[in-house]
Amino acid sequence: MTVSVYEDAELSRPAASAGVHADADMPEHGHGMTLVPRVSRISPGVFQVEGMLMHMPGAWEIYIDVDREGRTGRATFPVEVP
Ligand SMILES: [Cu+2]
Repeated sequence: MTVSVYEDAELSRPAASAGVHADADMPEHGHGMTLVPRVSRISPGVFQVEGMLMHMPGAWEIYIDVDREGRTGRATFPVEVP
């Protein structure tokens, strides 16, 4: 998957100094993925994430942690895997 991080709500200024970490869990089952995803920066504020293997059906949450200027913020995306 591709993750883009912006400085502003209008999505006009890519967050060039940001770093990204990606993960996913099944909160109802208390486990995560069996692989550690690899993140590579492909342009300022844009990241390619590989290895997001959600290995069983059900309710997952994808976590995108954004590191910037010594602070980390998390975006959580619920995903239902059929
Ligand atoms: Cu599970």
